[in-house]
Amino acid sequence: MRLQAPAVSSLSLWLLAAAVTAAPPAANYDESKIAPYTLPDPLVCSDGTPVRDPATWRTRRRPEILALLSTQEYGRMPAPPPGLHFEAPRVDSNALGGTATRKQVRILFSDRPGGPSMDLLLYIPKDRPRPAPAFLGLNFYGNHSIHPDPGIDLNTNWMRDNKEFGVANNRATEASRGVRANRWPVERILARGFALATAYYGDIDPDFDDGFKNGAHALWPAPPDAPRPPDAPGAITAWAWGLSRAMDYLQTDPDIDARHVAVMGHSRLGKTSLWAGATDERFAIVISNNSGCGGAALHRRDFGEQIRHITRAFPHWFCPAFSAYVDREAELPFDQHMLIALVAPRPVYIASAEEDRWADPRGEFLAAKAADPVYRLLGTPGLPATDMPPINSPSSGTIGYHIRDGKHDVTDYDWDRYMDFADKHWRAQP
Ligand code: GTR
Repeated sequence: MRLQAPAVSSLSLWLLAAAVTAAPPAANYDESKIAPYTLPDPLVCSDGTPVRDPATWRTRRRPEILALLSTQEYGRMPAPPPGLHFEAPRVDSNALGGTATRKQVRILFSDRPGGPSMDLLLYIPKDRPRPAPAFLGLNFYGNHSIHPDPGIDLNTNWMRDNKEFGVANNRATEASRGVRANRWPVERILARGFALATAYYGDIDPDFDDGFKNGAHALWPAPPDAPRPPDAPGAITAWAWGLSRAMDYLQTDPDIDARHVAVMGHSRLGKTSLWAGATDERFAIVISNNSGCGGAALHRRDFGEQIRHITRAFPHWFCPAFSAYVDREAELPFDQHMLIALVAPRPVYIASAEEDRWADPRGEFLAAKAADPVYRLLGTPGLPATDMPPINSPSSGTIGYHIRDGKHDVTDYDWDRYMDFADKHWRAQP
């Protein structure tokens, strides 16, 4: 017994040490512990040249920032695939009790049979003239999850298991229909005269680290027997690329006003909508819902999720070069206000939630505010609020911002603000 005791205790010490190593590094939630930081100036070029006019922004600084984010954070954006094509839409012009047209379109990313593809679901309101302005967003659990409408095809691709949502053995089941309807108020959107287009993000790239082989990554093979290039596209780039392919389709659909498409996303898909809006200027409005680290939140504020957490939990979301900035945020040649600024002068909306501290709501507001000088240089009102607005009190200029009460989620309150924002900008400039 006496001999066994030390062995047991060293084993438990080892287990403890292993648990400590495997535990996620701590997150800071104390404002007073955030070290002072200086943000890179979006209006000063890398060589120190100040940006004093829209032309210098457009021809020098904007491309420079786009290149920084492509090579250091998300990975470069692949070109549209040569084999891109669309199957004929399957249409029900009497959907949702006769209030909407439902279309389902398969977007094929290559000519190769069985190659990667994405299924786009559209609802178009019937009681307004067409073409209709639209919201476009990726969903987490398949198109069938956004509404109980039995006419929506059940997604058959890999999906993260979720008992509550009826996803078993990585496949959706009939029990998955409408499980995420709370985040997609389809009737509310249609009633305000907008169309809605959505696709499952896992169609574009299944959200697990498989060494970048599946989904659209199959179209961008890495050189054999070589490490992935530092700017190889991560999953966020792949999902954003998929949104652009959805836009390619929307431009061909006579029922959609492709000049008025707002791209919207939540959480990792909010990071994605910002990157899509930065890389594809066809998106007329860009909306980030609770996007946090790698989305709207400033990296330099050590509050909530940091690069050390996100690159560890989700190594496949970013490009390989990004990991070099773990605990070295001050060395980033950019911060996320510059991602937001890439949307300028198009309207951009950043939304936070009070209880979503992991996403650093204040860091999201401060990034939106730090993008304001670019918006103003380009002749727009930018973000009117000088300080973080109170809960449920949106500030709306060409940059919009709100923090609502409640948790990390998409609510009717959020959607109502996005529709107000779209109405305001699109009514002013039909
Ligand atoms: C979390 C991640 C966040 C956010 C979120 C989500 O686990 O840390 O950055 O992306 O997932 O997408 O639901």
